Amino acid sequence: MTPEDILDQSPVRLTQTQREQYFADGFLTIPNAIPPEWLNRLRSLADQFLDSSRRCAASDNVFDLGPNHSTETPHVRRLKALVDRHPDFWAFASNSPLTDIAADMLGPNVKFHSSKLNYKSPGGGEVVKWHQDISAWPHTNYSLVTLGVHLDDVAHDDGPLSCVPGSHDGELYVQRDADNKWTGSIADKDIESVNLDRAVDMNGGAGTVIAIHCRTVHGSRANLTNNVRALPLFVFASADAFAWMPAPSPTSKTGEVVRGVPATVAHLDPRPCPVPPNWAVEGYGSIFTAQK
Ligand SMILES: O=C(O)CCC(=O)C(=O)O
Repeated sequence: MTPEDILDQSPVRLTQTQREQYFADGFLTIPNAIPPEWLNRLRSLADQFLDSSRRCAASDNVFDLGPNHSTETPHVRRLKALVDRHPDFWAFASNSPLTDIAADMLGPNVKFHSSKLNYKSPGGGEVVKWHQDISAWPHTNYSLVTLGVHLDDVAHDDGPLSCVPGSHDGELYVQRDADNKWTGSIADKDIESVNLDRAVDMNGGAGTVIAIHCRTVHGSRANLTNNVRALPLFVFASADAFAWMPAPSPTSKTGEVVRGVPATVAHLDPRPCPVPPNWAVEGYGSIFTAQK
């Protein structure tokens, strides 16, 4: 669906002004979007999985582990494919205020794409370099959004995500190095043409939802605190957006319609899109391994 078609539909959770802001900037911070019951549940799951990673010695299809991971001090960078880790993650993705927000940004027919939980550890954590998500999971159009939930208050020192306003309407960069190897980040020569001075941190209290358009240039800061910043992220697509390459981290629910009905006609956006590696053949670790 086009932004105009989406804006023509009545919103469920967001105001029309918030939706217009999202389509103008390519991102939106939505305070107080998730009620305490959901927040407590998600926080408790995030803690449980972090604790259970103590039993894990090497990265696998559940955990992406950092170099300093140990039984005593778990260092998890990512819990993968959340909706396959616990039924409550799927309940949250498929039938919660989050799903309503996805529909307000994508139109009445919405598909689930993927999910993950990024833990940013104290002592710097993982600084995520500037990148555009859609280059890793291209679709026939650009009506996809990533929704993240702040489980705790997030300010500058907690390692928030940062987005460049308007960059979703700009170029899509090839995220590869001179040897054509996937880097998951925008090359230095390209980033010079992005106005990073305008980047906005997505700070907000616990219960804030952050929405990032799939073309928006974004990254995230170091964690300068002593707390782990846990951020669950869920990707949704308009039902008429179809993936044309295998998903990097497919789940058992990828492609499932969570609002409305399946599309019978694909929407094709003429703007070009870089081709990622074939993840089904090459395998996908995480953005952290790619950007290393
Ligand atoms: O967790 C973060 O700080 C950044 C996450 C991100 O940009 C991504 O996973 O694409």
